[in-house]
Amino acid sequence: MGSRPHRAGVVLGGGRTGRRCRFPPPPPSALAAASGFVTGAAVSNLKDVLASMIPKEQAKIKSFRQQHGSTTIGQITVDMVYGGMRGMKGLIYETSVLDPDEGIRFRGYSIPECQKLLPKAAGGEEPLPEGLFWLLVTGEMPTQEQVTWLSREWARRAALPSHVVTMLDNFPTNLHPMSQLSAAITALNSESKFARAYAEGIHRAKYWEFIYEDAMDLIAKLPCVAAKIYRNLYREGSSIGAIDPNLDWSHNFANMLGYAEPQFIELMRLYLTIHSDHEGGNVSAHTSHLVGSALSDPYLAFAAAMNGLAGPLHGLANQEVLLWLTDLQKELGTDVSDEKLRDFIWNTLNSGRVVPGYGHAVLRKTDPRYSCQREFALKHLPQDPLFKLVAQLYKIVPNVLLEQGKAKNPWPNVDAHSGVLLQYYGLKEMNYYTVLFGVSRALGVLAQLIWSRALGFPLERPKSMSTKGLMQLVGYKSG
Ligand code: CMX
Repeated sequence: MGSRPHRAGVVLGGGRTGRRCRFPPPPPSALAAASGFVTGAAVSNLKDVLASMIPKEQAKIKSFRQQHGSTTIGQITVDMVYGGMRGMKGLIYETSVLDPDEGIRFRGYSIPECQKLLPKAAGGEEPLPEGLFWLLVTGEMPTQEQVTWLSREWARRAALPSHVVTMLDNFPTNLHPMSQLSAAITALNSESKFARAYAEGIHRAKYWEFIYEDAMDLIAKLPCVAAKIYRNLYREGSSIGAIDPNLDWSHNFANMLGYAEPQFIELMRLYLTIHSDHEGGNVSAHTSHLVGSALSDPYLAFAAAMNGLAGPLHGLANQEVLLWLTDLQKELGTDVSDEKLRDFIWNTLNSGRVVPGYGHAVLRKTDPRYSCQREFALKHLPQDPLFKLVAQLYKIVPNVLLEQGKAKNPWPNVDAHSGVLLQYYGLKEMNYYTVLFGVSRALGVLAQLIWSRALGFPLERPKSMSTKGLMQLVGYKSG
């Protein structure tokens, strides 16, 4: 693996039966931008920026560990070991931190701050995910030029190898979109520059450079893979068309999906920004961190993350929410009293199921990712019946969960709202929703993967114990 020569015959998936669309060469302006010298003062080539940052970060951590390597930072209880390691401080993740009350901060910036400060598309109001990626990687708010450089760089790297297109075209229609996504990402590892360099014996100090290249390639290709899955499953295998190097990543993605409405494109920019990262302990981030620590290349690490995201307690919850809302409407109609809603929620709980889109392992307040989607809905679709239902549930579900007294957090998370917005713009195929989450999640976990290799993090290998061993350790006496 990894020693095969780079394939020249890349294609940007055409229709299932139709003509394949060759990736057009970028125009000279895009090539100039890709050289990294489009700006006067600020450097636009992300790799150059990273190369200057990494030695300083390495030195900082070395000095910190020399002083505090043996300092204790917490206690591990028996409940934590049985309880999914909640609250256990066990890994370093640089790109974002999740506060239980305040929610996510990307390199110190809250979602409203990111919405205000990150560069926008011309005429747009929502942040560009390119800017968020730059922020996650460098810790610095990017300039408009740096973001434009990233858009063009990702457009330049977007082409898919023909074997991945063929594989996607041959999947049966009953294979879940997330399984298709994960399999396609795994198969993309034929393109891994890291795997090839490792096989050739690259020095470990250079790992990050190849992880960076793979991360950039993978992020660039993901919208093409995701759009191909969408069109094969729901648009009779029609062509995703060609990438336009003058458009941003989200705009190209929306075009490839077949959604041209400016408001939907804005929604995509917001969606792909806010789903990107949620510190390191969530299942998808932690999985990519773990698999990457074995020096599996970014394609393999990210595919593993997507298998975790496909779980209903994690990313698949956005699909589950829409299924649940659809069942609710089928049973109760559209104009429902609060009392009937309460009964429906209680029926869900009493049948041993969770209320999807509510609760969180870390958060203890309404997820700000929920709040900003609510703001978007209030602005663009205040009269939408499904939005009104979601808003009504926001007033009722927390009280029911509190009454039940089990969930530590009765408030909605990101997944309670995302599907409603997508439905409004016509993207009604709920089985597909987690794929969109997955495309966004690449930004966070791959930004961290670059840093994990740059900082030389070792193989992750926590200690496990048997119940018998743990009982002996704490001096348990039965009876
Ligand atoms: N509905 C019903 N019960 C819930 C609940 C919900 N929304 N959230 C938590 N609970 C229950 C748990 O199942 C658990 O029950 P048991 O003690 O019987 O096992 C109890 O409350 C305590 O759980 P917790 O400590 O509050 O929550 P966890 O950290 O264990 O789990 C999560 C967190 C997200 C898995 C859980 O809240 C849940 O299942 N929510 C619904 C699914 C969902 O929306 N997931 C998406 C999360 C965001 C994302 O990753 O995308």
